[in-house]
Amino acid sequence: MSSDTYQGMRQSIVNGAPDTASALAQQALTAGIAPLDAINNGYAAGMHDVGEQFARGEMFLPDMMASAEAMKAAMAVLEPELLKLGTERPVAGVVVLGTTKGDIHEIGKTLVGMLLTAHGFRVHDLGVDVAGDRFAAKAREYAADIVGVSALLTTTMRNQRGVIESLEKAGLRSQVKVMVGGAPVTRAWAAEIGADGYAKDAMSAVALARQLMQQKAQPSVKEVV
Ligand code: HCB
Repeated sequence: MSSDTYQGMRQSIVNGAPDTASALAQQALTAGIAPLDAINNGYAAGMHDVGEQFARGEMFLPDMMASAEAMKAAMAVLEPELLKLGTERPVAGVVVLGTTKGDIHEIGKTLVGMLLTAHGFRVHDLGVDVAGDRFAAKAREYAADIVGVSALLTTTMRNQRGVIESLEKAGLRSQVKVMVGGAPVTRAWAAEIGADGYAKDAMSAVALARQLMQQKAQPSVKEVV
């Protein structure tokens, strides 16, 4: 696929154009492009541009919302292809996933869920604005191996610590690994709050989840934070 097409995908997000975003995603699939390449080289790059423009005051909330709609339109086309892989594998682990309380950013979390599913994990996506106690209750209900907590705001990052505290309070912390992510989250933050790992993007989240499953099977394997 030519770099013009990736550029077109990127621009469809910046322009907040769902029809173009979804048409280009369809074209990419027809041309045999891996869905993850389209996401990484096209759409997610567009989201990055949107964030930069918003920070510089060149874009406003309604623009950012339109961009999110365009991203969701592209993901809706790419998702079935991404998920196909997952159905052909044994369950790699059970993951409870959500965006933390006070935070409604869902795209990155959803992408992490899609890639984990594509790689054989059984994912229970709790959605956005999820309180710590709900993470803990669902981790118990689904016998989760891993809880994945997303936060996109510096103000909601601290609620990731709250999720860990809720798991402790529920007596689940020793059975459940916690991985955190989101644009403002860092490895240092993950270590500070006592998470088991940090992933910078969806593919790294898959690698991390696999490592965490190994750690669960062999507790002597060293920490990955
Ligand atoms: Co929003 N927003 N936003 N926003 N938003 C950000 C996050 C800013 C960085 C933009 C900026 O200022 N540059 C900023 C946060 C600043 C800060 O706190 N440091 C910001 C702000 C300020 C706000 C509001 C406060 C704006 C306002 O109201 N004045 C408001 C808050 C609402 C709330 O949550 N309470 C707000 C609202 C919105 C929407 C609703 C318009 C929209 C979200 C729509 C939706 O999700 N349905 C939105 C969007 C789209 C963004 C940006 C532009 C893109 C986010 C995104 O989807 N990225 C974002 C700018 C940015 O992040 N650069 C901006 C694409 C995905 C693929 O990346 O980082 O989310 P990701 O996820 C990655 C990665 O982090 C990792 O893997 C994912 C996939 O690769 N990962 C995990 C994520 N979670 C993980 C969990 C794991 O366990 C492991 C890995």
